Amino acid sequence: MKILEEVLEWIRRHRPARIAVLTGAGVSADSGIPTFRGGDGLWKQHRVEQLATPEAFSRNPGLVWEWYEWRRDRVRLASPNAAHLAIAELQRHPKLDVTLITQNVDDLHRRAGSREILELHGNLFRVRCSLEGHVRQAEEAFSELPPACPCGALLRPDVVWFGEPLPARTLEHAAEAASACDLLLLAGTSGVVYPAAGLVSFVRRGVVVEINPSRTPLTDQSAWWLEASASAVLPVIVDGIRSAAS
Ligand code: BJW
Repeated sequence: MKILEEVLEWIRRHRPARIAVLTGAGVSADSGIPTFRGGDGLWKQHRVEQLATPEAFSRNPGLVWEWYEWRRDRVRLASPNAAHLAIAELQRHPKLDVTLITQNVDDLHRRAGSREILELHGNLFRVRCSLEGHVRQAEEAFSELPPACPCGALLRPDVVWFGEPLPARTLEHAAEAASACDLLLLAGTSGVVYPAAGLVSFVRRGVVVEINPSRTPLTDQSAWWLEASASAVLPVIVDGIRSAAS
């Protein structure tokens, strides 16, 4: 692939040491996790915009929880793919400063070995009391839906729904990493959900390389677009970065 060769040549010449990686649902697609938008993005005829909102939860918490339990089940059965593993390997390189920013809530980056992860939209395996706000891990399936907190209020997934603010410090760190990086790898996101998509605008001197089988609104802000699956291309790019650094 000619563009991949160009990207690898740029890496050889410029030896990027500060790297930011921004991932979206497409990175988990090759682990069998459906993306939100596009062909497989519907669940029982509902679009994500109809389920991932505080209003949907108030209206029908049982339905929203059914969706989340279905997704939690799928993710438990899935394994990290070559893209998750390559990113984790990059983070372990002693000479590189790698910030992983993800919109994904599926925990597959952590299961692949990544330890420092800026989770912009929360995590499927945590729950929060909808009244008091306490957060706790919740790995196992609930026997009753919707689950309740001991205080009597409903538990909700500890994720960020439309209209809700992202965790402020996490978003700030992500913006700092984008602003300071030599290279931003943008993998598997449709680039339509803000403020995550806006992080690309923080890149100052770095270059943006997009990895996505489809064009997105962020393609024109990228120096290169690799029209490919993240699991096929990220391991090659990571090898290139590691060789250039050593
Ligand atoms: C592959 C592949 C392979 C396939 N390899 N690639 C500015 C402009 C317009 C609107 C707004 C704006 N600022 C804010 C808004 C409103 C709103 C928004 O963005 N709306 C737009 C959709 C119109 N944003 C918000 O409401 C955010 N909150 C906010 O702004 O708060 C402000 C506030 C401040 C102070 C007080 C109060 C409020 C919150 C957004 C939360 C998003 N939440 C979700 C659900 C999380 C929980 C859950 O998972 O259930 O996050 S929605 C969903 O979309 C999820 C994802 O993280 C997110 C992004 O999706 P992603 O990852 O891009 O997936 P897809 O499916 O869209 O794309 C997959 C891509 O992969 C595709 O491109 C494929 O081609 C590709 N692909 N196979 C590589 N093998």
